[in-house]
Amino acid sequence: MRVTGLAIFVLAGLSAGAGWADPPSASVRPPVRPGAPGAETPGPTAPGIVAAEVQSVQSLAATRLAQLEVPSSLRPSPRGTAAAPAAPVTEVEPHAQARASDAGFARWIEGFRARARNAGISDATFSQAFSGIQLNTRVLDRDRNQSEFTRALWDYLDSAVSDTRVRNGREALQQHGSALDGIERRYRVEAEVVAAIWGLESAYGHMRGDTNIIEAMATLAYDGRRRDFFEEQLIAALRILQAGDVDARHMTGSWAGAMGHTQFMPTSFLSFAQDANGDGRRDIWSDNPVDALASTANYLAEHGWTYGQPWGMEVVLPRGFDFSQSGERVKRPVSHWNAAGVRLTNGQPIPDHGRASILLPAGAAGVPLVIFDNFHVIERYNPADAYVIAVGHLSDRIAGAGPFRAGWPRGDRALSFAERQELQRRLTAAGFPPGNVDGIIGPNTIDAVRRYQAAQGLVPDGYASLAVLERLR
Ligand SMILES: [Ca+2]
Ligand SMILES: [Ca+2]
Repeated sequence: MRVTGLAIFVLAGLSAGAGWADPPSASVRPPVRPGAPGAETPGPTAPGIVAAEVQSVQSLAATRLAQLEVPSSLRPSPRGTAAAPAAPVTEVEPHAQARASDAGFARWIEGFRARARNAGISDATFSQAFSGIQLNTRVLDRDRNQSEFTRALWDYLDSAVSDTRVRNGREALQQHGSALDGIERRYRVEAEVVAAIWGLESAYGHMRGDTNIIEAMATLAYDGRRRDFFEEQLIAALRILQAGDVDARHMTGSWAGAMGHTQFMPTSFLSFAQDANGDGRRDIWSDNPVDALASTANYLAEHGWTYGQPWGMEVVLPRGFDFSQSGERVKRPVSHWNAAGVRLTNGQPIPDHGRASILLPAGAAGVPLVIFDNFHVIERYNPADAYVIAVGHLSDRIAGAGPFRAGWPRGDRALSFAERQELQRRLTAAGFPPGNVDGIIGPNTIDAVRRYQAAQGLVPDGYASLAVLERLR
């Protein structure tokens, strides 16, 4: 979980066929995201975790980067709502530039010290936390070089819910079974769901990130593109140090501020972290994952998790299904969908877990899902539909379920950021305004696509595909 307040996630875009940002080059690390381990080097590849998984986590992280800014999410948003193009990196002689920045950074730290004091941070805490801290140029590089390329949902799911990650999840569940059982009983959140988040956020603890959080948050706050957000995270990080949960040297995470096994931003930590083993510290960083897992369960519980309710289920739509009724904004009692002929893949009616929506993350040619309220609880961790589907599906796979039955339109490619903006501009020009031209395929854009498709006599599945863009051209 991350921080309250963040968010962008790349994933979000996916939901409608947009994609995730690819890892900027094969570079080592995921961009910001909260979810990902932000270390510069992939964490130790522990026995049992295959390199492929590590790699995929990195991609994942990268993926998450950017698409929506959802205020209530935990994660920080890497790029800011506007997904502004990265600032051009000035071509200045590197050493001279670094020296000038360092002087400015030192002055900024002194100014920030007064603001921290006003927020209740003692001089002792501050001095200890900032001892040895320097402007971290790798953090700035990551922040400025987030890719505009996107991955298709199915490519993302291939790595997020790979056989390796499923297998490692089952092993993790066995190894930490009694702790996870205790967490499930106490917080009323299924162990498989907690394990799935752990698997996506840090490859079950193998990629927690090794960037000094004070240094990363101070660097990003000083940089100024999202100063208020990162100053808030920095103050929260100082509060954590002052409370004694961890010392500055061990408070590490991703370059974007996500910490520990399940990648909490500092503000999320303050609101939701738990001391599950009773040693007096909420330690989400150490090798023992129990505090982090309990913190994640607590986060979901506090955001309204309903025990026993699925996140979603794959369904089969009847011939003649009214696609204008799809999308997460249309919530109906399960009885409505059953009466309309929607069925589970085994032919049974949908079980009654409350009001539900029919979600078509890749349009009529992809996997159709019925989603329940818990889907939206996972969105509080990361608002991207793709992330939510990955967590939900991974949890089902860990629990023993098989892969999705329906396929994906694998011949399609994801739209780039520029193409998503073009799609939004062209929808507006055609009389179907999607709201902001922000490159984020959210519910407004999906609705606009749906209305355009209906007017054109196409299947109104809301899928923001290249075919729709080409037709608009
Ligand atoms: Ca503890
Ligand atoms: Ca959504």
